[in-house]
Amino acid sequence: MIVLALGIGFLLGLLAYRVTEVRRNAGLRVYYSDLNGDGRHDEAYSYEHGTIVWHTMDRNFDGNWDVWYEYRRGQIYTEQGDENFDGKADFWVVARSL
Ligand SMILES: [Ca+2]
Ligand SMILES: [Ca+2]
Repeated sequence: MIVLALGIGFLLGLLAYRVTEVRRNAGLRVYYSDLNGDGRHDEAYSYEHGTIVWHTMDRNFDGNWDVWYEYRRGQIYTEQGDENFDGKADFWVVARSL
C-alpha cells in the first residue's frame, strides 16, 4: 500500500512539474519540463541512482539554462546564476558545510 501511495505521489509530482521528457542512461535519469508550454525544456532535474544531483532552469525562456543547482547527498551544494542572460554565471554560492 505504501509503495502504491508513493508511486501515485511520484506520478502526481511529475504532472505538477509538467515533465515532458525523461532521459535515462545507466544510473542517471533526467526529467525535463516545459514550464511555459512553448514546446522547449525550461527545467531539468538529474537523478543518479534515485538521488538528485543537478537541477537547472531557463528562467527567461530563451532556450539557455541560466541557473544551476548542484546537489550533494540530496541537498543543494552549489548554486550558479546568470543574471544578465549572457551565458556566463554571475554568481556562485557554495554551501558552508555538507
Ligand atoms: Ca518552454
Ligand atoms: Ca535563459
